[in-house]
Amino acid sequence: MKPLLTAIREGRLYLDGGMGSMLQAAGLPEGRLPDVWGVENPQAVQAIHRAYLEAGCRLITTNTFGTTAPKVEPYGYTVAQVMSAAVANVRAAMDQAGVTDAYVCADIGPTGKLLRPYGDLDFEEAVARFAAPIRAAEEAGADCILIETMSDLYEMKAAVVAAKENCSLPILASLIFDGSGKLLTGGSPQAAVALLEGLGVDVIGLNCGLGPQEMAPVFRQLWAAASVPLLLQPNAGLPRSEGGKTVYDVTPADYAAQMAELAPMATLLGGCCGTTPAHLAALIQATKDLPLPEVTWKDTLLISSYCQAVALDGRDPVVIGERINPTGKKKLQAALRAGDMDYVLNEAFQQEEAGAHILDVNVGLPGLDEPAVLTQTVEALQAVTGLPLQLDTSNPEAMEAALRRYNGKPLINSVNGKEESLAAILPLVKKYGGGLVCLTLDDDGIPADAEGRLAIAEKIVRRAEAMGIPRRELLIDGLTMPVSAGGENAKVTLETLRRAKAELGVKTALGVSNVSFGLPKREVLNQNFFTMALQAGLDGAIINPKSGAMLGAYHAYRALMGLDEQCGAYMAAFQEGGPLAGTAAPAAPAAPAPAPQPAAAPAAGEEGTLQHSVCKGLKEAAAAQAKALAEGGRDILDIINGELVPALDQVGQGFEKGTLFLPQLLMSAEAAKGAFQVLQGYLPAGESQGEPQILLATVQGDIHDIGKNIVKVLLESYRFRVLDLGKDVPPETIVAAAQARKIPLVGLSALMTTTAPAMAETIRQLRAAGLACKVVVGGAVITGDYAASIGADRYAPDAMATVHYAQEVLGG
Ligand code: B1M
Repeated sequence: MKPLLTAIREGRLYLDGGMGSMLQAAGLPEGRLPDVWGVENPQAVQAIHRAYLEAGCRLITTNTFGTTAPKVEPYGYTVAQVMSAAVANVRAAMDQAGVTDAYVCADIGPTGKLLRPYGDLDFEEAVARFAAPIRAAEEAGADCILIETMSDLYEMKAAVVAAKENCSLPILASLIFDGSGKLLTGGSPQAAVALLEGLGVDVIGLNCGLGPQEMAPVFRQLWAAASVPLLLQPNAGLPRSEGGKTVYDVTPADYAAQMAELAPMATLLGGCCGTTPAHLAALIQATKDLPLPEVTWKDTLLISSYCQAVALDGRDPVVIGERINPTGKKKLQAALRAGDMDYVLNEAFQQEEAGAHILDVNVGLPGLDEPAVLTQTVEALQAVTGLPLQLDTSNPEAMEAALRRYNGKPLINSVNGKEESLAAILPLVKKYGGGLVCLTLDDDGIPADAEGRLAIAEKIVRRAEAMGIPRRELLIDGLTMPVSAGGENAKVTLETLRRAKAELGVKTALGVSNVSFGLPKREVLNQNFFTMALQAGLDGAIINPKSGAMLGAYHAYRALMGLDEQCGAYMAAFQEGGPLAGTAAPAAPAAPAPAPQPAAAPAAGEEGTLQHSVCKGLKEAAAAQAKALAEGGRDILDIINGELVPALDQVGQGFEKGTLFLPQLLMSAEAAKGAFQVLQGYLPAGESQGEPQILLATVQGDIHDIGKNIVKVLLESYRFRVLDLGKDVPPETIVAAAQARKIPLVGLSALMTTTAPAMAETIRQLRAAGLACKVVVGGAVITGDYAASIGADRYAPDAMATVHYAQEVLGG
């Protein structure tokens, strides 16, 4: 049989379809992990595989979607036992069907947890969880690893890294996007392609969540960006609930017709939830004679963060912000030494607002533990900005530590022509992916002429390609030397740039401002040299984006070269509120200098305020600002209602509009919680003696508890005794506690339209149990009318209203 990758190159292949619903139909007991059923009831699982083989599928997925230690060990099995039984089941089905040319895909599904900083699963722990089933799959004789249904690129990276480190099988990586074309954690299709091609996976794809028609727009975006074959496994339409069961409406014939439209882009076709052997048979019939997709190589270098990609296409330059670099910056040096991340994060925000596309991160300072500090800084930056980063260190250990943890595909700054550097850095690029800045220097130093620098560039390109790192991933840096040290310096750099592009077909990068070192009015030289470098073909401009002169030159270049449609970006930069507003005004007669004004206190929402810090997810700053406001004598409730709530509302609106994603929501929630913890210390202490009077809970299915916690603290500060059952609390638990503790007042919180019915159900059960308690409800989606309609005694729009009602009911 052909190796799988050869088969993928030569023809269209068919994966199988839905498994879960078929297992249920075959008698999988409710609540039992499907994976262990493969050990306990192999015939049933084999029958499903056989049905797909008979339909014509030749890539059969093992029944191991949830096979990780925390999920299978409680059933008394090891990961290896479940995986080897699953692989054996596919092989047995092949024997039964008399099929010899099928491949076994070891299925790896998500852990069900979010990774830090958004959740509590550490990246290395995730890698370890995936490593065990992957090792077992290769040992059991699987033909490839199929990582599927991943809704977060960071978890996908952990799984791919685990696969690369623990087996030598081909890797197929498939993601689940939502209808808005984004992953749960905000990732775009281009960001997915950047990360996955950087990591070197063999096939990229989409599965689950949507039907073929809804998936089509995302799939087209993948096709436009990817240089590897694509896989497509949609559901049989969008799921719908009918009589308590999930059903899918797309029939086999419709499924086949809809998939045929996408088949010109998909080398591997199959199905996911709701699809059956009948769907697959129809699909195969409808598409088997269609021409194979022609996968084209894309020369664009994609760099990415967890959510977005930045494209270096060799034509349109991008700005790499250089400000997070301690060289010559005393404040940043002090901040790094003190571990003051907020200073670094603010530097990032300012550059982002000024218009940087990528941020350089350099933390090299004598005496600092660079691997630890670089990693920590990268993680902190990625928690609050969606801009991709350029990891800038000459310490390979620090580079590897940061690259491993980086959530996306970064720029790597840098490798050079020295053997030592090539040997240390190229393997890291191969393993983790990244656009690589290549410095044209070697053991003999920096060649004086362009010829010498090009020779080094060529050597690096050859060495990278020999390791399987494509040329498109390389940016040649012709090295900027000060013109004050040699009249030819700028010319040599520009010639190196021009020739590297023309002769080697690579992209280029340059730290621009070194050119003016030692001379007055540096910005004049920098700006002009920058324009000349752009003209010579500079792709990645490492500059200070906060400099109006530099950013002005950048926008002017793009407008003048026809890269800025209708000069939109140019105009936006200079208009009111744009990063360059007020700069580069035409020369006017000098006006008398205005008298210095005392610095105005920042308005709400501006940088430096509690609202701003919560919006940006700056935990430490938010806590410090909350303390300052409380110490300054502002009323604590006023701080909560006037700062925390509006900030979270703003973030919520961004989330709803799709401009912010779950990670930012989480970081803002953490910052708000931290600030609230501080504020709590300024409220009178609670009463701990005696039976609880008020039971509080966020209803079932809802994990929002910031508001409920505020209500709790305020009630306690008014000396009410509160029993807090937490969040996501089932009605039965609330009723049982209210009954057992004879609670006179129950307070329920719900923040989502989808969980408001759980509030209604809780009240229904409280009443049905004959409890005499009063019920107060609140939360963003609850209104007075809704509260009345579900039988609540009172709607409380905020925490203080809850206190007033408690006083009415309980006295005090
Ligand atoms: Co999410 N979330 N969230 N979220 N989140 C909302 C609620 C949302 C409106 C955002 C949006 O789209 N605009 C939206 C719900 C849409 C809807 O149903 N209409 C939403 C969504 C969709 C989601 C997820 C599904 C996102 C996803 O995963 N794709 C997910 C849900 C998970 C789940 O619950 N199953 C999710 C997750 C999260 C985070 C974990 C990231 C985080 C919560 C962290 C935490 O609470 N520990 C979060 C956050 C922070 C929000 C927003 C931005 C802020 C909520 C908040 O804390 N507000 C929110 C948007 C918004 O509300 N503007 C949003 C501040 C808080 C002080 O106000 O809770 O209203 P609030 O409490 C007030 C009053 O309402 C009242 O007093 C409080 C103080 O004045 N009150 C009571 C509250 N409870 C009371 C009970 C009472 C009396 C008064 O009696 C006892």
